[in-house]
Amino acid sequence: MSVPSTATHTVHGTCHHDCPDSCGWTVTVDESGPVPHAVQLRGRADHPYSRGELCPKVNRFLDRAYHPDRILHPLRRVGTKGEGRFEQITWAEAMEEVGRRLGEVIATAGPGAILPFVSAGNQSLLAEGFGQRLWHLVGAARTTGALCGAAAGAGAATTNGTGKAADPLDVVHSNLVILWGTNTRLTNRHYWPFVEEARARGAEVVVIDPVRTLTAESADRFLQPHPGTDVALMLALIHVLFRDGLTDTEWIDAHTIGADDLRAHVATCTPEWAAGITGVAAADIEWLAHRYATVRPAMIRTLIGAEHHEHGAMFFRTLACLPALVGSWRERGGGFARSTGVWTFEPLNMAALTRPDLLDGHSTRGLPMGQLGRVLTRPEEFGGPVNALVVVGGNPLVSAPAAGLIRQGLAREDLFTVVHEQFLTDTARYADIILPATTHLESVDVVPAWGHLYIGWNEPAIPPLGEAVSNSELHRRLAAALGFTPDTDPALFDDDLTALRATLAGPQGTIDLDQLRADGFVRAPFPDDGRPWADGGFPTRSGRVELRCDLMELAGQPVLPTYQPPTEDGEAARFPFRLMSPKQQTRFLNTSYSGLAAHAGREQPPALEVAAADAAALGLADGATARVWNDRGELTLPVRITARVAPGVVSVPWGWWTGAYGDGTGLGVNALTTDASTGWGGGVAYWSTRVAVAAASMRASSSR
Ligand SMILES: Nc1nc2c(c(=O)[nH]1)N[C@H]1C(S)=C(S)[C@@H](COP(=O)(O)OP(=O)(O)OC[C@H]3O[C@@H](n4cnc5c(=O)[nH]c(N)nc54)[C@H](O)[C@@H]3O)O[C@H]1N2
Ligand SMILES: Nc1nc2c(c(=O)[nH]1)N[C@H]1C(S)=C(S)[C@@H](COP(=O)(O)OP(=O)(O)OC[C@H]3O[C@@H](n4cnc5c(=O)[nH]c(N)nc54)[C@H](O)[C@@H]3O)O[C@H]1N2
Ligand code: SF4
Ligand SMILES: [Mo]
Repeated sequence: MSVPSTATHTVHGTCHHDCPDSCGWTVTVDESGPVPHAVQLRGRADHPYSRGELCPKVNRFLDRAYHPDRILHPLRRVGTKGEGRFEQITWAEAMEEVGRRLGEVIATAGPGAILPFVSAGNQSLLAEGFGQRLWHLVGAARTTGALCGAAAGAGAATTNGTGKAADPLDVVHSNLVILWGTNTRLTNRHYWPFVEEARARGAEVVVIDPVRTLTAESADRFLQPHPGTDVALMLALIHVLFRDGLTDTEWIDAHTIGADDLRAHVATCTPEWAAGITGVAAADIEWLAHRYATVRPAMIRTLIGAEHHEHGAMFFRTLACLPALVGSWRERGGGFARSTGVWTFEPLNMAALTRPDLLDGHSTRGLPMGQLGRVLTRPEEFGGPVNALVVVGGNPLVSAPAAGLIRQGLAREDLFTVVHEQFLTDTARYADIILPATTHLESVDVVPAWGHLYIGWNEPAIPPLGEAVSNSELHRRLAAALGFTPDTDPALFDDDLTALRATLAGPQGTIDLDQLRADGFVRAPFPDDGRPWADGGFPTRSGRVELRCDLMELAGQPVLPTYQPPTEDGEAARFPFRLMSPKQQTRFLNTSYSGLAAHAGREQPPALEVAAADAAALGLADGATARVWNDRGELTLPVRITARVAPGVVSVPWGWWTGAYGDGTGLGVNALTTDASTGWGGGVAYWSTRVAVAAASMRASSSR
């Protein structure tokens, strides 16, 4: 696409994807035609974090926005659910039908039988928050927990009283960088230059991951624990820290509780003990403990991946103990860094956006986001049925676990499903009504980044294409369809800038909307010296780091960090392999882009990654076809023999639409994954899943 030299202007925005980078972008718009047309999208050169670069996904964002497959008009299903046949209708017809059907559900089963399912498609304030006003007033059910992030935050908060942590960019001050359960170079690519900056000054980079990822390949040292065993590794580190007098006694005495209990608790957690559980050599554990205590400042960087286990919250709870034990919060470039969302939310008034006051004191029905399939198919487990599902910014048939159950639920004739989407996703194919969604080129919003501290403005570059509407406009229209009016319930009809202005008036002072709009970003408040807890002050009950947390007893959890194997390991005889299903494609962002040939066609199609020793034992050659199955489902995939996974672990990439996964169940890898939750925090234990593997020809002999 060439950029015309005349009649263009540029507009600044911020990427909306569920990605820690929240890059700044600049769009060039050609005004010479009848409608403004975006002709170029590039990284915004003066963005302090992304510094002018985007990524292989969003570099082609204009092709996505203008793609001929975009849904640009309301659609009504004419085929069977899942078949994908729809007819175009008017917005008036769509709103009449949606209003009537939701009204019937409210009249017959109550508002708690409506489930709004808002996921990660657009992580902006209006896109995620404004619609809650309507659902609060209606009294609809709400999702609890999350597919992403909830368990990590809750785990860290158990120890520190908050999910807040260090400013990730302070890694440039670190001399030891431990990338623990995060695939930086793929998932957080604009962070890598900051890691390299530390490295150029002499910092050592350690990666801890059960998969030899792109990031692991770039590390100075790589430790490869068995999936879900890191807590044992951490307990052994703690053992060595105490045993060898490497702890910071002064800081521990002043700012923690439970150190003596923890010391006694880890007395038997020797490196040899942990080696037996994790597969990491005892010598490597000794090495890491000594490096961690003596190379200062040392930053642990983690994101989300490690939460996707049955004991995923425990991972973050235990990890948060490590910096406290060596006094690492004393130093800029120390402590640990994870999602920053909670910091950046502090300058914002989220209640002004989502208006929980509209509940008027009523409590609503909470339904676990990670158990959508069960919620839709086993009403008796959840206090009654869900009769209407409103999906906004999500593709749960591909992204939520136990997909077979979800498909069964979505296929229910008595379920009324509305999907607000840009594309005909696997989930949208099950909708009764599809409503067209704008892209971020077409809507105003504010993006509260979660990988750094810069809150970004998004100025729309072009008017909405076709009849697409933003998430906020969707909810204004739904409000009208349900009979609310601006006179009786003005909050439901606030315009975008009014709602944003109210949200920007946070407890730490007001962010001036016009200034933010002019500048494009503003840094959220953070201690100037980069040391949030150098002198303690943790927001726990005790005001200290809770190495022992007595509140955990109420949750039926151990009060001290404890290693527990996942329940599904009990099935190891039938299902010998642990199944990983991580993000793996540089051209995909979750399940977005995998429906576009320009992206999917340039990635390696999904395969079952198997270690050479396992492949040999199973009689599987590279490129052979294998079945992988458990009680939840089955896939048939080509085999890729790889050194990325250790024996006992197999891996299938996630993110592809269901059609890409061979001829198995017609579902993606989440056909196999468990919907068990994460101990606490309401996350999903995707990677506590076990499977059996056999050559495809073995189908008859070893059926499930
Ligand atoms: N290209 C691309 N970038 C993305 C995304 C994408 O789909 N594509 N998705 C975005 C989203 S939604 C998110 S949440 C972030 C996630 O960002 P990350 O958390 O960095 O990514 P994940 O791949 O989910 O998990 C990170 C790593 O954790 C490892 N892991 C899994 N289990 C364990 C364990 O038990 N112990 C240890 N030590 N490691 C473990 C996985 O093997 C993986 O390599 O990425 C974002 N960025
Ligand atoms: N096996 C396995 N499963 C996983 C993961 C994994 O690593 N492995 N990762 C998990 C994680 S970390 C996450 S975050 C979830 C993500 O799960 P989802 O949130 O379901 O994933 P996305 O693909 O981001 O879905 C976003 C959809 O929103 C649409 N969209 C984009 N912008 C807008 C908008 O402005 N409005 C509306 N209405 N729609 C919009 C896109 O077209 C896309 O179809 O998946 C989880 N599932
Ligand atoms: S998807 Fe992530 S890396 Fe790509 S432009 Fe958006 S924020 Fe940046
Ligand atoms: Mo995520």
